[in-house]
Amino acid sequence: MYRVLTAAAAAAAFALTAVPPASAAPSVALPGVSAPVGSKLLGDEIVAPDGSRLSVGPKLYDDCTSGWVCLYADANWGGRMLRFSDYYKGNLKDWGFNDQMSSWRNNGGSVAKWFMHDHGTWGNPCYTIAAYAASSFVGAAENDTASAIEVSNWAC
Ligand SMILES: [Ca+2]
Repeated sequence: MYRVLTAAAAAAAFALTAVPPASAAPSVALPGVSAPVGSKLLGDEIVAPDGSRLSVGPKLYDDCTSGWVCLYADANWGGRMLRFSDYYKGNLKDWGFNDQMSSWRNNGGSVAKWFMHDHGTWGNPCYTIAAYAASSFVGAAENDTASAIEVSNWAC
């Protein structure tokens, strides 16, 4: 019994020294990628503690599965995809996604909205993301201007 406990303790000590705790790293250690504190790499996505997630590589329209509000870096639902579910209100720069969104898809029942060049005032131009709707391109004047998003079931 004593030997088993000793081996387990040794394994735990090794794990702690080999993998730093999440609180020690403010962002995920991937080149050019920012993420909220405590985010972890899960498959091909970076997942924040609140469940929102950013893909590492490009995604497609169908990758925005039921229940998610998805923002895409490229038009026609391409490029990296940042997705949220349930209630969320935050700045896209927390994800390194400021001024990147070109298209979006809402595959859930909650209305969302995004804000142009807005980093926390929630007073700049607002655009509604209707439930179960999609936009292949936000428009020339709006392209790469989204700075914040709120998923709260309230339109602009
Ligand atoms: Ca873009």
